Amino acid sequence: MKLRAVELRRIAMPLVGPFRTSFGTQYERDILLLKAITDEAEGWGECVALIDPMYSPEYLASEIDVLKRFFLPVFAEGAGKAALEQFGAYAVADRLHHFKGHRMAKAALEMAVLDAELRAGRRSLARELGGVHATVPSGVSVGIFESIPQLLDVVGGYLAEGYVRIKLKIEPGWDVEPVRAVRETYGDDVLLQVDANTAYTLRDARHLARLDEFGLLLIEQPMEEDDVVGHADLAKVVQTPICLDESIVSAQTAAAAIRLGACQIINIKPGRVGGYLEAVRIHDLAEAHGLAVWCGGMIESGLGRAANAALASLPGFTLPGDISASGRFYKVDITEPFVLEDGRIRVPTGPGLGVTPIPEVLDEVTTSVETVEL
Ligand code: NPG
Repeated sequence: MKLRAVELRRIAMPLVGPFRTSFGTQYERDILLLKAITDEAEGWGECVALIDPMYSPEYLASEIDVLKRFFLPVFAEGAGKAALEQFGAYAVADRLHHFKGHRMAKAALEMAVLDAELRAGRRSLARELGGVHATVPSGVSVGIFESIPQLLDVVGGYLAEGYVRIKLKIEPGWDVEPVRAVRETYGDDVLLQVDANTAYTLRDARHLARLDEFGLLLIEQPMEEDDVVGHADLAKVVQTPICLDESIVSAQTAAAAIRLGACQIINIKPGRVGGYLEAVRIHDLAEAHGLAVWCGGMIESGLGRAANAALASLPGFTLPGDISASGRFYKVDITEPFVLEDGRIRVPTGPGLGVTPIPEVLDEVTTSVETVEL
């Protein structure tokens, strides 16, 4: 396959409601989409970087810059171009390995090339990655609210829609009481977990142990991403299983965290770890160590949502992921929307991602487009 050009398109999609986490409030999702234009087919990639470096050091403008300045030129000529022609998507991470970081940009480019390849070969992403389930259970991530009654209302709505697992965002001052309220209102059978997005330190260990009485599935990324050893120490104080998100940026960091006993569960986000192919490696590693994994979400459009559903259909994804219906975040999605069916999301079966942007909707949300010829 010959990669002829890559289109970089920015879109801005309003959220159905504000989404507050411990690092800020989002009202709109600004997304970079890549379209790989090859001699055989076109493929789509979605970059999950946020507009500001609050979740990770990456931010949208930095990803556009690094793609144009460093990554795309690798595949314009010489050994990089030849490797891509011979090995397709598998060449992307390998050829970009010497560039530090910017995994979300690497992941988006790999996803676009992989999608093009699979569309050309008429194979689905789920088959390519090793998926075995036609549908995946759908969890929903619930932001921080002004008051507990508001939170209970929203959670009740999601449960009525059929979501099979609730994840509450927490931060100091919004943790034990909201969790208690949800448990008392909706009962012990609700699969419930919390996500701190790095908002605590080891000094909060005793406080976090107060969550143990609520039978949570896990507590996600309580402390800073670099504090892997701290998470191992925390695991000795709290009984709730610890799940890492931000700390795990590669199979190598996953191996270290597992060895140290810093987590019992891993949230796999393909963008954070440099792509779907690395995500599969982390899945395999975790499975071999007997750790559960689940697929995280970054408020993706239908494109990223399709790819996440494909990944989550692998056998080691034994916990429900943050793969909610499109309508959880967007009134209108750029692809045909993902909908909940009995608390589950259908894994696309068509070639590649199995979904394609609807041209008129895509145009409406597009804020800029540029094409880099290779
Ligand atoms: O369902 O897509 C979703 C959102 C899940 O809460 C979610 N994601 O920290 O995991 C997270 C959080 C997030 C969203 C982080 C967007 C960064 C950006």
